[in-house]
Amino acid sequence: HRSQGLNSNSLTLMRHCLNNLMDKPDGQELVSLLVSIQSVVKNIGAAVRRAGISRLFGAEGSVNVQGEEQQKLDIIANQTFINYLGNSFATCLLVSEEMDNVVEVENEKQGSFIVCFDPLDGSNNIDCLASIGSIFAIYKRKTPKGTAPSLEDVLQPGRQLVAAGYALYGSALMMVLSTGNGVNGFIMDPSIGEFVLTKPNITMNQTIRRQYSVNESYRNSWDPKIQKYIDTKKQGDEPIPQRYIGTFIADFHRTLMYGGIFLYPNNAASPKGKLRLLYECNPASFIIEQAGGRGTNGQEDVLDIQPLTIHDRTQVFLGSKHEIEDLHTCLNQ
Ligand code: P6P
Repeated sequence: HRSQGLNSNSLTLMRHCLNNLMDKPDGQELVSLLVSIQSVVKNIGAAVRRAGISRLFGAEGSVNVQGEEQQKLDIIANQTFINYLGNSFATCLLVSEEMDNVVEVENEKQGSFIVCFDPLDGSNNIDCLASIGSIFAIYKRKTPKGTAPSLEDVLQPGRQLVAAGYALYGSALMMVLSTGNGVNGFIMDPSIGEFVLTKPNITMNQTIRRQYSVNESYRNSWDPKIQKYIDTKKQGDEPIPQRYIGTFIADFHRTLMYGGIFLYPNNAASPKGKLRLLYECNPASFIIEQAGGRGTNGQEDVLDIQPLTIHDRTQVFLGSKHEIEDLHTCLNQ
């Protein structure tokens, strides 16, 4: 029996996780955490779909730790993450782009994992219906169970990540996930209310000179070597296409799917970079490395950066191996 082009044993996100994680230590707990995250995404997806109808648009008026005006959907998304993860019995500490401080899960509900997340990335694109998304990064606690979890559990380099992924609330509801064994894409099939595997084993198109993605309005305050690198994209009679949505995870996803490079260099407005290490650059770097690409801050791999605070920012370049090599050649001249 085939409905909606899918047969009755479609590989759902849940079955994919069970097949791949049950033989790992804490596999059962990680599956349970990923199922909770799936529920969070379904809820936020529903709220985003309703936004236009229920007029959830418009600024909430309050301001988050980044100094950005919070939209109502931001608040709903953050609360949904906190509520589901805090009651999953799989987490002990939570870091949210929307929260100044680390959230400690109540004692009797603590589990083995830490989740750093951006509940609704690209919120300034809500009112124009451009794609927005949620991003998450999962660490295993370092401190022993039964003791109080600490900042040491949160400020781990991205190299220690157990899993990372994101949701895109765009023309379809999509989840992309890696648990350290490749990257897989799942699309929500509304007829069964499940995320179904549609893009197994995503790997980056390694051809260089595909698209580049950067906000060129900051060009004048970039490092001259980066100005020069971007200028090479415009030379000759076949300039390289430039694409920029302004939602990090949507620009990242397009780069992952089509190849090329995404750049957010230091600039006068953000001298130490704008994008956040724990819940934007690390999960994206983990995923792109799993897909055969690379994530760097220009000097070192993003995953090797030792975080100092939970809202650290960094300059970031994410692309195919060859594109990043091309960039490094320019930066080392
Ligand atoms: P700019 C959205 O507000 C965000 O945090 C990222 O999602 C996005 O990549 C970036 O800011 C866009 O910043 O300076 O290009 O507007």
